[in-house]
Amino acid sequence: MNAAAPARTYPTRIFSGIQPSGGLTLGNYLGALKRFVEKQNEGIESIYCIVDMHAITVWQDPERLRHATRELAAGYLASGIDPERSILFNQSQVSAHAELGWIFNCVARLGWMNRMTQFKDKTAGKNAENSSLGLYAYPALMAADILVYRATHVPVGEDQKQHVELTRDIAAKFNHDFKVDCFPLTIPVIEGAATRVMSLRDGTKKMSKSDPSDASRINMTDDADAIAKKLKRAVTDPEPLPDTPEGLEGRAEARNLVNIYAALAGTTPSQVLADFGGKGFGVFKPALADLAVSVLSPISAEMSRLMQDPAEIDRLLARGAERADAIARPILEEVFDIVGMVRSRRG
Ligand code: AQP
Repeated sequence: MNAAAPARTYPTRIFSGIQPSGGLTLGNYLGALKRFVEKQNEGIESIYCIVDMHAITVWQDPERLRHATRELAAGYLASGIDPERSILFNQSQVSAHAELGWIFNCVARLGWMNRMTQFKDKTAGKNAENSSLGLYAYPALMAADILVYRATHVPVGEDQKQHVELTRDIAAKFNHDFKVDCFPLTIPVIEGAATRVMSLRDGTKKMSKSDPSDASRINMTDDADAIAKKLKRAVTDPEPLPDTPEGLEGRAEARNLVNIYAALAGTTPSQVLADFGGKGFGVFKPALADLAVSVLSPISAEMSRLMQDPAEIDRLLARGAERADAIARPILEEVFDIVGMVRSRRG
C-alpha cells in the first residue's frame, strides 16, 4: 500500500439521502425525489437512503422518527422509486455508514467543519454550544454515506453542495494520506429549475420540513385545499409577472413561484413567463395551485395506501439494507486494511 496505487476507474453510481426529520416538502420532492426517479429511469445504478442517523443530530421523538422513516419510504416509492431497480433502505440498518463515518471523523479537519454553513444556519439564533456533537460532525458521516458505496454522483439540492465538496476533500485527503486510489471524487449533480425551493413566507429562506411555520411549505401530504390556501397566501409583490426571467431580478418570492411552476410542469422559467408574463398573481397562483395538486395528489394518495401496510415497508427496507450492505462491506474491509486495522475475525 505504500507505492502510489494505479488510477482506478469508478463505475457511475448514484447515492443520495433524505432525513426523516419531518414530513416531506415540495422542496424535497423537486430538489431531490423527482430527480432521483429521473436518474433511476435513465438506468443508472442508484442507492437511495433514509438517513435516520442524520435525523437524530437534532432531537427526534422516537415514535415520530419511526413514523417519519416509514412515511419517507412511502414517499420514495410513491414518487416512483422502484425497490428492485434501485436500492432503498434506512441508514441505521447498514452499520458500515457509522464505521466509515468514524474513520472520516479522523480524516476531516476541524477547520473544514468550521466552514460548513448548514451548521451555522441550523444553530443561528440558538446556543451553538448546546448543539449535539453529531450535528457538527454530520458532514463527515454524509461523506461516509456516499463513499462507502464509492458513489460517483450525488443528486442534491443547492443547500447540500458544500457537503458534497467536503466529501471530495475527505476522499482526496484519504487517498493522499494513505497513498491509495480508494475513493472517487464524487460530483454533486444540481440541476433543474428548482434546486433551491424557497419558503412561501420569506423568499430568502429555504423551504424546510423543520421550519416552525407550516404555512412556509407545501407538505407532500397536504390536501388540495391546503395547497391552494398556502399558495394563495404566499408572500408576493403587487407587480404583474415579467415576460422574461431577467425581470425577476430582486423579486425573490415571484422567482420562487415561477421556478416551482417550471419544475412541476417539467419546463423552463422562460416558458412559464412566455405563458404568464403580464399577468398578476391573482391569475398565476390558482394556476400554480392546480398544477401542484395535479402532481402531488396522486403521490400523496399512494403514500397513504402504502402506509396502511407498515410491515411491508419494513420488509422492503430490510431487503434494501441487505443489498446495500453487500456493496458497502467489502469496501469498508478494504478501508480497514488500508488504515492498518487488524481484522482477525475475517479468518
Ligand atoms: N427547499 C429545498 N429546495 C431544493 N432541494 C431541497 N432539499 C431540501 N430542501 C430543499 C433537498 O432534499 C434532499 C434531502 O434533504 P434533507 O432532508 O436530508 O435535509 P435538508 O436539506 O436539511 O432538508 P430540510 O427539509 O431543510 O430538512 P431539515 O428541516 O430537517 O433540515 C437534499 O438533496 C436537499 O438538498
